[in-house]
Amino acid sequence: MKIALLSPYVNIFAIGERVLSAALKQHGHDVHLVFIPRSNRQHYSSRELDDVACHLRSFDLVGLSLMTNYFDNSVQLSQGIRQRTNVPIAWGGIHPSVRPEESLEYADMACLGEGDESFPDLANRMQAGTDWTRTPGFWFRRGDEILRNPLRPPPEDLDALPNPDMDWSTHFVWNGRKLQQMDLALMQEHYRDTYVAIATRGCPFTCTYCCHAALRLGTDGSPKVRRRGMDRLIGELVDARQRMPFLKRVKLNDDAFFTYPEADIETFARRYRDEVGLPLVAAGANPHYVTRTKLAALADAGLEKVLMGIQSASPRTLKLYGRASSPDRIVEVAHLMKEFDDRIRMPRYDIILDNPWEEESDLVQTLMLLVRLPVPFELSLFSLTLYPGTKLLEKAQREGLVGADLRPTYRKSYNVTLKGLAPKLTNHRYIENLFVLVFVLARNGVAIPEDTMRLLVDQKRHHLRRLWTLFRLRHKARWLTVREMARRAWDAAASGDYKRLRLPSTYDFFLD
Ligand code: B12
Ligand code: SF4
Repeated sequence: MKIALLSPYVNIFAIGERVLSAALKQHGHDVHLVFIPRSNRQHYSSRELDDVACHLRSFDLVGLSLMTNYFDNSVQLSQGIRQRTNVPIAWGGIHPSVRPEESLEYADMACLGEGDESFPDLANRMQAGTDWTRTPGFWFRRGDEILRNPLRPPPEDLDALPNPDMDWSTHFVWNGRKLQQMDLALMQEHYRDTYVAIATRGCPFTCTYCCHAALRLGTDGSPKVRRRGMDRLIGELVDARQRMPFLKRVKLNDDAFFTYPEADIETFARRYRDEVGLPLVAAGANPHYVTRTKLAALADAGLEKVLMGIQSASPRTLKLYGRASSPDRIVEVAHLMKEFDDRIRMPRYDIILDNPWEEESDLVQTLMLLVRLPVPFELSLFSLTLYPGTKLLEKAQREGLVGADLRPTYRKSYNVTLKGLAPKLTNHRYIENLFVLVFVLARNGVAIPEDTMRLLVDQKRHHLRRLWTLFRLRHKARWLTVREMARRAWDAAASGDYKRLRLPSTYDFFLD
């Protein structure tokens, strides 16, 4: 079978599609991976759709992977391909897994859950000419009818699965003018300098704004983490490093990396230092699982950045989010990281704003926590996005905060800094600006004392003193921002990489 896998995302990490491609190749199928890197706010031109469709015309099946924020892109791509070819289209990924019926309005088939076994099974049945519409893990559209097959449990043993397909002799990328065969230079341009990998699947928690619970498809629904063995994980990273000499770091992007026992992390760290040796970023550190032993081992191996979810410090909001983390534990872990600040520079903490159920007092509690954390640090300020398959979306629907049409939610920016794309559900502009103020100052190593923050959040008393303090802090933050811009411009000009001139959008928000 000739199978093309389309990736619409702005980056070309495409971990899901790369593992599927490798699995299909193992079964003897002829697979092309086609990247059309695009922001989810840009549309495809007819010339682009003509070129992509022309490439796909000789294929037997096209697969497309999508998260919810790429719904519009996926609809446009699928409709464009359908108008120009007769190739059946399969959707897979998070969105079709949680919204299969809606997906089948645009695709001929939808894969629910992990496709490592389902997709090769479908392709093998199609090739053998047997009834492929009975493939477990897939739903199919037949006229007005939907064929709902049973779900398939996700693979237990991740080490039995192939590594992501990094053999770019069968990969293609839209280069702005035409689809081009991937080569090392194009990999460098599009993949850029950070190799993104995941060591685990699943998550031990059940946050109500996350679709993980809905993703426990084909299981008893209980939280469970599946972990890769160190041989396979290190093997993948060594291979990536050899293939892509331009890599400058590795990012472990999974939510549960820190759930490995200390002994495993120590083994990983030792082998990573000896066999891979690139700076390391660990995303998704949960304060429950971070220990000094793990940090020490990873710092020795090159850990330079940790991304940790805080989301809120308000007990009311944490209960709403189903998160058990305590603010004191977060402060403790932040101080643990500070012990290694000669190597782990600038941790980044995730915070969720724009929550319609939060009151100003909840946000104030989070601000008061942030000023207890050692500087420097960065913040990722997210706008609460009610993705399908989450408990919070159900609650918002019950309470009439979200209508039956979910499309505006799909299009909503998950970043607080982009305004005007969806109606804001909250109006805490002053307090939100304080988060940006904390971010700009903390990133530059400037701590706001707790007393000062207490004054800033107290809107009733000390009116003049508060205004004066705010004026001075904003002034300082502006000056630091201008300095940062100048430094970036200098670095970009020196390295000839003008893309780096772009400012993080948080700064735009602060400066406007
Ligand atoms: C790695 C990761 C990223 C990486 C890389 C993403 C990528 N394109 O590869 C980065 C950092 C870029 C990223 C960014 C974002 N992510 Co992200 N990410 C993840 C994470 C942690 C792991 C994804 C992964 O690689 N899983 C392992 C692979 C093997 O699984 P998979 O991709 O799901 O693919 C399997 C199946 O879905 C299926 N499948 C997938 N595609 C296809 C296609 C076909 C044809 C078929 C048949 C089957 C199929 O088979 C695959 C193999 O089993 C998940 C959490 C999770 N548990 O999935 C969140 C997750 C996917 N991200 C999420 C979000 C919201 C985002 C962001 C939008 C926001 C944010 N704050 O992070 C951004 C924006 C991305 C963008 N480009 O616009 C949400 C998606 C929610 C939703 N409803 O869409 C998730 C589920 C996190 C969460 N807990 O809510 N992410
Ligand atoms: S938000 Fe993170 S910690 Fe919470 S359930 Fe989702 S993946 Fe797990």
